[in-house]
Amino acid sequence: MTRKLFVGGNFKMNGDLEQLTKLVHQFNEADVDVESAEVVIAPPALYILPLKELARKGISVAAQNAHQLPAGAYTGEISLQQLKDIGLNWVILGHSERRTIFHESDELVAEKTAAALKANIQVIFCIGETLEEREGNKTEEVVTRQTEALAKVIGEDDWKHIVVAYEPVWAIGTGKVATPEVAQDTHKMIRNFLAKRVSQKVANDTRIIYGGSVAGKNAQELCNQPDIDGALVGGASLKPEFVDIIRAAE
Ligand code: G2H
Repeated sequence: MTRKLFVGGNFKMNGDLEQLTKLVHQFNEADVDVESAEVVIAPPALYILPLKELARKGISVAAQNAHQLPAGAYTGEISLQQLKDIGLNWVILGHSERRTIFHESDELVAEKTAAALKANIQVIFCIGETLEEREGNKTEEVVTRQTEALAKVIGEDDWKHIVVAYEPVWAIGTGKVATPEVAQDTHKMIRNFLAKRVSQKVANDTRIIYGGSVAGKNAQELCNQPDIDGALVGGASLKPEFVDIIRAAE
């Protein structure tokens, strides 16, 4: 099976209604082939609904996080069931900012991911090592540990609803993008792990996308690598440049 390319735009906690509306209008008008690359944008939670109404067919909207429980006394949280209620089909989970700033453990991210699948929401499942871990030759240990936590709690069939986003923490928002070779090596390592731990089919079919300072100028080379199936884009997704990244992935 050929894997359909995937480009995600993670707006993080940026933008206001006017700016983001203008941006989505620009994406809508751009001449990109949404048949050859799946495009998903993730605005801050309170802009999900208006932007979902605005985004044209072929551009899906994701949440940037969700709580693992369906309802309850969790002030400030949003459940997966609530996301589904407004028609959302995607959520980003385990972003390194959630793991580090909000102390989300491998187990919690895995639990949230399993809960999302149960709620019929597909997941952009983020993993990646810090600079210290890379320099200590721990990249493989870290990405396999993060992926293993998920493999423990979901079945083989569930992987078709997961896109793995490999985001080395040292490349996030720093302008220090991983070279295509470094990114490819790690993507291959993750795919080999899926083959060994889950199945060859899951390894062949699961999309593994790269995130961390992706821009118009480096997207093509990254996406040309055999094990890189697209990109999760932060800063550059807030600019018309995002359209160039989608075109590079096509
Ligand atoms: C990594 C990425 C988006 P940026 O966090 O998930 O952000 O492209 O700004 O490094």
